[in-house]
Amino acid sequence: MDLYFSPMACSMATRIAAYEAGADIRFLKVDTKARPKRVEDGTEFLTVNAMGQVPVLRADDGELIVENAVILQYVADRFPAAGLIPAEGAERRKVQSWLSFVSSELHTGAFIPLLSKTAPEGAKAFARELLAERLAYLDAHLQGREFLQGKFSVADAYLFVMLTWARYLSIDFSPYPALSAYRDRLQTRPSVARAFDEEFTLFKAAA
Ligand SMILES: N[C@@H](CCC(=O)N[C@@H](CS)C(=O)NCC(=O)O)C(=O)O
Repeated sequence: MDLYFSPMACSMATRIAAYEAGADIRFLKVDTKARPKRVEDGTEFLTVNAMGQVPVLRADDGELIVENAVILQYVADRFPAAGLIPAEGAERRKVQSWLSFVSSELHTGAFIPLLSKTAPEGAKAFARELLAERLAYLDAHLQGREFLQGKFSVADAYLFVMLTWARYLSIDFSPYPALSAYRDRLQTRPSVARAFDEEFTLFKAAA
């Protein structure tokens, strides 16, 4: 498998899942700020994903898979022994709901405008309000729970990346003690710590 990624981007969730699973995976860094966008091997990235976004996962049979929520489920299903998503039924749907929540309510709905260099201040203010509501919702859910749903899943990997972005944006976590403790716990998980350290090093080098 090949993962097209950018350091500290949402693609880090798949790196975490791959480390959890012990997957044999190659990482291809994409410069999404370059014009045209380039993969480190020189490939023009738009030929890999016409949307120009990471992550993209190339499966061993050559299939190109896009969208975090789908890639994460693919990795989880490809390595069932890692237990990164329940195989079927209501428990699987709960993890799928969390993947969808993280993708739409946090990633696209709140963080894209907050991280954008071109979004107007009104859009950012609105996104900050939405984010506060959603972090409060997560905080309430995580009270008395170690993970989003039972055991560590690909949804936790994806949520962790959003929480690193919240830290980068200096979002005050004091109103969210359960979420804050969850973030600290995940940070010490070996797969997460390894992925974070590797990507943060690459991120700093590029800055
Ligand atoms: N809906 C997509 C969003 C992916 C996305 O937002 N990727 C960002 C990095 S976190 C990206 O590649 N941005 C570069 C760009 O849009 O030019 C998914 O879930 O995979």
